[in-house]
Amino acid sequence: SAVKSYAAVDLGASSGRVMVGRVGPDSLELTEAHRFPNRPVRVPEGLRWDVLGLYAGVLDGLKAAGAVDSVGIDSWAVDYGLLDADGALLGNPVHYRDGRTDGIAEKVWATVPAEELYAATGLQYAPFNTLYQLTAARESAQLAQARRLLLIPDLLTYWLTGEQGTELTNASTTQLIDPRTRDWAHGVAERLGIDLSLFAPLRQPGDAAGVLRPEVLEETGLAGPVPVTAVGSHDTASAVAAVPADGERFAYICTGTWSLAGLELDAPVLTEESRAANFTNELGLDGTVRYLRNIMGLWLLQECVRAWGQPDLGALLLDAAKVPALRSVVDAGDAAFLAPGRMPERIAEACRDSGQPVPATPAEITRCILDSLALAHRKAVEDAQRLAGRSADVVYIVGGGTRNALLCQLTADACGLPVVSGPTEAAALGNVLVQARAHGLVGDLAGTRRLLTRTQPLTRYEPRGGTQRWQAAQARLARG
Ligand code: ADP
Ligand code: LRH
Repeated sequence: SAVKSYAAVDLGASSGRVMVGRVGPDSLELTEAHRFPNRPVRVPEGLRWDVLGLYAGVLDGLKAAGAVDSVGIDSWAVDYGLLDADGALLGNPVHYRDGRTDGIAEKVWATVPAEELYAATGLQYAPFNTLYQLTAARESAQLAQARRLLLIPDLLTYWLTGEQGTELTNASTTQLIDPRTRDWAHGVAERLGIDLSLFAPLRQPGDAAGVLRPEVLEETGLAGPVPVTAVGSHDTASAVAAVPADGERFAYICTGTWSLAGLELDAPVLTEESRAANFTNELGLDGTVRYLRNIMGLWLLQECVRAWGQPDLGALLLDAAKVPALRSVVDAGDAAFLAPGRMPERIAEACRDSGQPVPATPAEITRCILDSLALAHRKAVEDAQRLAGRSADVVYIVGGGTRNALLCQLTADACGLPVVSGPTEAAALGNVLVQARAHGLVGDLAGTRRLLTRTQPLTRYEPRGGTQRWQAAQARLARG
């Protein structure tokens, strides 16, 4: 028939899901087949991903999805599994919030200065970039034994199909890719003693990535052949591909565990100012660059909610809406909030240290987090426009944060721009659309975006004025 179905496996840092997208010439429908928690595990050697649990969730999801025309996988960035000479996984993949990269950047910069690293890779400094993780692991027994490194979506693709590759959008988060050539940064790798032959050959979004192995068909009850298609396997690349923009003058914020805020460009910005502002140039679909800043995101709230024993989120947000705005703000871009644990206390301490009123109740702390996120969104949207010399008339919010109406409204207020929010499952939609495109069903990025604006429910938030209050809050943070 003219309508095809695609399974999108989308693994976020807080949950994994298998969604089914049904795509026709003028229709796009997404349903959830299966959702499962993604819970990091702390073992004596550090914080690890339960990758076998995730793979089991993927298999359950494919079974629940039923017959599909293809499967695509995306996940969070930077992390990887190592395989030995037999192709067997060596240990549990290390979580990007693990402390092993503390102090590693300084060692890397002693060999390749931060300025040169940015000029060559365009990647922001984040302690967890794969380049720093590999440097931290340099003396480990595991790395010595490793013959292959597969990024998380590539590892799951390998388990499903038996075929190995390194998908480009996610490879761009390793800090080992040159965003101008969209190929490996050989010089950087060589100087740092990173063996690029550990990586499987690059794959482009849309490339075929094999078919489900017979054992997978048996376990999921699916009838073969079921092709697996490489998508924008970095979840943020897939999410940006599903931003329902209808022009070019837009900014986007992908909200979930992280907030990733910036612009879509056709060339990287590799200036020294851009580096100083910690903007990243990750690779997107169709030769685009995702020029954005990482903001701690709803992680701050997730960690508080965990500390408070999982109270009802809806009720908490209603209470937070009644707390006076902008009493205290923290720097939501600060890597000091990266590690898990003691989040309510850490936020209170940051307010105290910067001489602001100390939020005490869950509602006050939640309000402080949402005001701080909106403020960081404002700063990122502004900085991106200035640094890239481009302007935006509207801000699109996609991802789990679209369910938080207060955050969307505060972001509109802070940016002084209209916010259009939706879709919530943007990464899964972007994943589905790349598969549909590989099968000739939909057109280019502009065409898929038109399909999204026609088919997806979107909500518009108008700015309510008072941007000078946000300016003042920003100034308070800068002084603190
Ligand atoms: P990730 O893909 O990084 O795991 P998601 O995009 O799934 O994250 O977003 C998860 C976040 O969405 C949660 O941390 C939570 O703050 C927010 N969220 C989820 N459901 C709701 C809800 N019903 N109301 C408000 N916020 C919600
Ligand atoms: C969001 C995300 C983000 C990365 C982070 C590690 O899920 O992929 O783009 O910076 O995880």
